[in-house]
Amino acid sequence: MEKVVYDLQKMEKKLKKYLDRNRFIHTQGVMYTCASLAMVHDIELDKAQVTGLLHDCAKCIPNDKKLSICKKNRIPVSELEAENPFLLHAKLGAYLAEKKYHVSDREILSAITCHTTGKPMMSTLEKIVFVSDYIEPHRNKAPNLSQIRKMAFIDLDECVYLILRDTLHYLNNNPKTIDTTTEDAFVYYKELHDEKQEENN
Ligand code: DGI
Ligand code: FE
Ligand code: FE
Repeated sequence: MEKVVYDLQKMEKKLKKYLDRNRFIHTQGVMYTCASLAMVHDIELDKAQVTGLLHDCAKCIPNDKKLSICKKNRIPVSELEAENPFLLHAKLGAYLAEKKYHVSDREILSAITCHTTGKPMMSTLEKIVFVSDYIEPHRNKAPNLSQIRKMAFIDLDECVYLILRDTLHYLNNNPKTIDTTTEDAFVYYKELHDEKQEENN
């Protein structure tokens, strides 16, 4: 396949118009964290950066508009997503990345789609974006961040496990809002974690 050349500066300039200041700063943090992780885990830097840059491109669309854009374009909305429309920013982000930012790379689009919930058996790019979103330098509220940040550069699967574990712990305050994909992802990465524990014993 011919190599696609991305104009990151142009994309960034356009994106800036659609995000509030804090979201834009977070996005830049995710983009550079994706680049750093791509260096360690052997992924093309520009692909990782484009994914990081666009992952939250639909985040600042009001919730009712998220729902109406999905409806208009026949993007399926689950019952849980209808009740928690913020979850839609991930798949809507992939949709806009394709339609408005002209990204056709399926690996990039699927990494944007699963950046909030994760999923079982993620590709390296999917894991990099999922992890970068959680550890980028401006994030400071989650527990265990220094351990999780370090793990991102050592073992991505273990890092995904730690993030899902802490996320589900937090979401358990409101268990009805948990997406089955988040749970499925946790079960999968916990299994990998448990296998490693056994090997070490
Ligand atoms: O968009 P960001 O804030 O940068 O990050 P994100 O897209 O990862 O969203 C983070 C939030 O998503 C965080 O508060 C945990 C939450 N989340 C992850 N999985 C689920 C979820 N929220 C609900 N309701 N259900 C889930 O399955
Ligand atoms: Fe997000
Ligand atoms: Fe984000």
